[in-house]
Amino acid sequence: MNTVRLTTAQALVRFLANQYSERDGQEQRLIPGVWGIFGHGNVAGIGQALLQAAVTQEADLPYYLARNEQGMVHASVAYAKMRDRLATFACTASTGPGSTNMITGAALATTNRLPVLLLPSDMFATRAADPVLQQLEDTRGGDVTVNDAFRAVSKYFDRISRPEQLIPAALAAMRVLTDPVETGAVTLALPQDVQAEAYDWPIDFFRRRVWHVGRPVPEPAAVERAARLLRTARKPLIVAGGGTVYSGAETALRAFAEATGIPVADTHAGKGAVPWDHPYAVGGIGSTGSYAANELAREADVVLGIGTRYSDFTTASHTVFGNPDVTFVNLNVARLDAVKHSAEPLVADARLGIQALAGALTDWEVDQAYRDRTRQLIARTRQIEEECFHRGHGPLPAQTEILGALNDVLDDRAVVINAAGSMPGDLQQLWRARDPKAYHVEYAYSCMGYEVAAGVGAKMADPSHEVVVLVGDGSYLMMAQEIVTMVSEGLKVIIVLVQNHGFASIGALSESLGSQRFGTKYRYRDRDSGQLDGGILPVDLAANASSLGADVLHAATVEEFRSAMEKAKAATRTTVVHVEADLYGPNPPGHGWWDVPVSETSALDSTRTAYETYAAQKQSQRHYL
Ligand SMILES: Cc1ncc(C[n+]2csc(CCOP(=O)(O)OP(=O)(O)O)c2C)c(N)n1
Ligand SMILES: [Mg+2]
Repeated sequence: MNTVRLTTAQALVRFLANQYSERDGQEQRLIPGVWGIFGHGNVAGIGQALLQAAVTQEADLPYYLARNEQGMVHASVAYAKMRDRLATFACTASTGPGSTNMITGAALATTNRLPVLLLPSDMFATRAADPVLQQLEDTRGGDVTVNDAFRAVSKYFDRISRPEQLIPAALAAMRVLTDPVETGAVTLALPQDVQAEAYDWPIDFFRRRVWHVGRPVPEPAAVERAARLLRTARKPLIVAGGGTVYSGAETALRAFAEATGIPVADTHAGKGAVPWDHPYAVGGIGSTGSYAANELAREADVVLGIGTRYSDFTTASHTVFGNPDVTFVNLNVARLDAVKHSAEPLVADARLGIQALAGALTDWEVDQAYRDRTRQLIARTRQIEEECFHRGHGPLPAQTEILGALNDVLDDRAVVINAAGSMPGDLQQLWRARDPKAYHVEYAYSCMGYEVAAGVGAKMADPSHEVVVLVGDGSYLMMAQEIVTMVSEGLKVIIVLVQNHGFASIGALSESLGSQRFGTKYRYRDRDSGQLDGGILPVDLAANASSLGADVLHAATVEEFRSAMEKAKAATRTTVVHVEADLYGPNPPGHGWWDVPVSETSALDSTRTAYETYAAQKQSQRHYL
């Protein structure tokens, strides 16, 4: 057998450089590079291997330096989202805190069903000098390390305690990363001594491998059952989720909606699958859904869910589908999602599934009255949007006005990124996405701190898009440091930083739940009240962004914001547009509910009143059986 003597880390680098994904005849590098922050554990293992690869060019695996390990996972995940899960990065971290910093990113990846390869460094396999720096000694057993925490958030986990274990583990890792059903965070924990240990590797381990990403074909009998149910519908509704976009099913979905007249609502991950101004696009559905989508959902007799996991925001915590006789057809590549809500499951790739349904329903469409109803609801929704965009609110603008201006100034291919705060809700109602990549809102894990780091990955995935990170002051304060990475990599990203001195989102939620916005404002602690309700803090986030190397523009009004955005578009460097918005909204009108429990007993009037409202609203929650 032909072998080559390499360390485990050198072997892993060479292996990763030879992995490709393929779908629809298009091949691309599955792992085009490695993010890393070095410390003991990886500096001389993976670090040496990456250096050797760069110097000798034995393996093409570029290295990128992040500023926080969580940030590099977010960047990789954003890259994968832009690439429809066909490519992602590996992330190497040092032992202990460097590695556990990646756990939040791992959970985000797995929740969103987006691939990322994590390479936390682990304790010595030999345990010769235990406990080493950054080692948590576990009294339960010598083989437990902090990296076991990754098991809970990874779709595949292995610890490489001997070099040759890498062979089956690396192959399994690629299998999971490229499987649309299984994909998520994949973790290979690498003890620091094993990374540096040499082994005679069979050279076939390093051959070029192409991982074919399948399009599972729908079962004919399942198509027939689904079509039979859809034919009974008088008021059907499509809910398009992320699977629609990842499968590249936009054209098929549009054609299907036009042929059948079924209106299409979207989830955060599915927005952009149909352009916002398509005659059958009714906008976001659920807790923060649009008027049109939620009205149609209330009446719908058959719901066709496509590539959706039906999170509580999509179902408005099981209240948005109000028809007592509603039934579901779920087209999903994952059986987990296909059977949700006692649906008629159609387990298949979204694009192939839609095409099969279209073929089975060529002679069927909704009646004219329903098409008219959809049109009327869309017209009313447009009026609501325009009211939000042109409130003339003052002295500080309402966030919805800023989003209105942003809709106007950005071109169709611009990608807006967001994850947490009040913006996801506003965007779901108000964002006018035309391109399937235009709406990059991570609303499965809704992780504060995703935004800036994701901007790095999204821009790397496709520099031809203008990438616009929308970030609240809270999210910015959690993780802005990847601005430095943007600057060092020469990535031009626009960051719209909305300063409202606190949590508009959780503040409004708290108030509606009777908790009086407690702990949701960034304020001085007041001497008299003892609470955080003193004056506004002398915090200058624009100066902070500037100190990290970004260019900064200030906007105090919506008009100034428009012109700052024009300048930012023309810029070639990372540019932060700092704009202040009113912490108190006004938000877009709510058309849906979200189940957040209120204290059943309380000494506070506000909580008691909120509990009464909560108990009443809870009545409309149901199982779909
Ligand atoms: C990591 C993390 N911690 C806490 C939360 C809960 N949370 C959701 S939104 C929010 C406040 C966001 O503040 P900001 O970014 O300023 O946005 P705003 O609500 O003001 O629009 C918090 C604390 C979260 N989503 N993620
Ligand atoms: Mg805020």
